[in-house]
Amino acid sequence: MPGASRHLKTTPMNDTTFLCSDEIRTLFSRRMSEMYREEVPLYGELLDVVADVNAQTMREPALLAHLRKNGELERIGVERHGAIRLGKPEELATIRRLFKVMGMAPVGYYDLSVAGVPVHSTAFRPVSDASLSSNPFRVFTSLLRLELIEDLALREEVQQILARRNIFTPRALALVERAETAGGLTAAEAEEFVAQALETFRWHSEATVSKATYDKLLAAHRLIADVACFKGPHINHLTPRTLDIDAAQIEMTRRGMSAKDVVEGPPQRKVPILLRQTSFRALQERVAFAGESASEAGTHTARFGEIEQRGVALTRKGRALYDALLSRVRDANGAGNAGADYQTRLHAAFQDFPDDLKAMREAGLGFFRYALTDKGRAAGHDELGAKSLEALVDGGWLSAEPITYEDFLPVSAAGIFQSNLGAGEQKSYAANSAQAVFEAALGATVQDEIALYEEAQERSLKEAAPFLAAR
Ligand code: OOG
Ligand code: NI
Repeated sequence: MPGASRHLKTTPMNDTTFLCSDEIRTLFSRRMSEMYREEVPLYGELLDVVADVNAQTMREPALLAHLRKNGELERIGVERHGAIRLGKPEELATIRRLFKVMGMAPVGYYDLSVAGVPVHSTAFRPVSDASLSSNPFRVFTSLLRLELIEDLALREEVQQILARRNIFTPRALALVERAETAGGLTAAEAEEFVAQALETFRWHSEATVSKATYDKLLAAHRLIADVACFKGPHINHLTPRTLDIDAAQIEMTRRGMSAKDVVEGPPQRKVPILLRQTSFRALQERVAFAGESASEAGTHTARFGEIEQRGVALTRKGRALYDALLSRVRDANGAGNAGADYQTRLHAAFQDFPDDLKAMREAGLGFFRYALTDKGRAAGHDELGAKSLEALVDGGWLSAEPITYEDFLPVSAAGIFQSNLGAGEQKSYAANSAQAVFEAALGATVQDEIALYEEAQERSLKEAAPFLAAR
């Protein structure tokens, strides 16, 4: 493989050559994609649509230049996120160690109980600029909140069912330990690790419980049945990134796929912000229940397709404005995102969010990566030192590229959960964010996603224009 040596790191201590964690992540995401394609053929079709639309969209020279400059051109074709739902705190702690081997760390805390889904979540993803641009593979990871199940007997039963399972293969656990103690994995170990890790995310068509138990949990909450009745946390979707979600949606309809009617997130704009997503109804999959004959096999719906478009990462101020505008639309007459006029109302409310990069930058709504231009490099520090950041950008000495949002949105995530849990699944739980409880289970704190964008912006400024920081 040409250039492969770039990805190997050597530890002088024992002269072992380890595969870089970015490479392990890329291998894992490729294998996961191959597995999901086999399990869910619709996913393969989605990839085709997205590839077509992206090729078309990249004909736009400005977009192409931005992607190239931002180091996103190479990653776009392989960019995916997946989602899993865990049942026990120990599972979350171990999954953190497993993802760490692939250079993924927990970022962000999402409380979905507000939306009637008894889970809280984080996203495991790479954090450094270099790792993101090499492969930004992320996994939205949720943990079931048993304490939100009011029926104590049921809670106890779910706990017992979950206590009996072990979602990791012994070899996967041994290789995680090996990576931790040795400081990495060799190429051969990494291959084996990826194959073993995949076992955790694979679809298992045999339930661990009887049909009667499954039905009981399903009635309590469809999500509880999905988490508790199976051998492991099957990957429930794998989402490619499209550069134009509206075009992709049209193309899907043309091909006869049925997307859900609402695109979650901000409205269509000239400058895309945060994240827009749309998903496809879950498949009905055959399940064999414990102790029952094949003729009594039932079905389970959990896995679906999704596509997303990513835009500019917003500052705390920008995010507050986004949240306020979104709830203005959703809370109006308690309409939520229902109604044929939702997109129109959304669009109207977002008139209050500037739709142009310069205005967003000057109002402090978005994050940008700054770099000296040729003109900037040619100029002396004396010439530049006296100018403001705005003047430097306006005069063409500094370029400002918007930073891409790498995370998720709780309201959108809740919408995705709900549309795939089946009709009528609307329970309500008192809003109770429990980040400390989540972090105790995780065995680590989650990183604040907005702080990461702040740091990326600061780093770029320090490098491009150190004289600005000195003032
Ligand atoms: C996760 C739903 C959240 C997203 O893209 O916001 C999500 C799930 O259904 O398990 O994947
Ligand atoms: Ni998703």
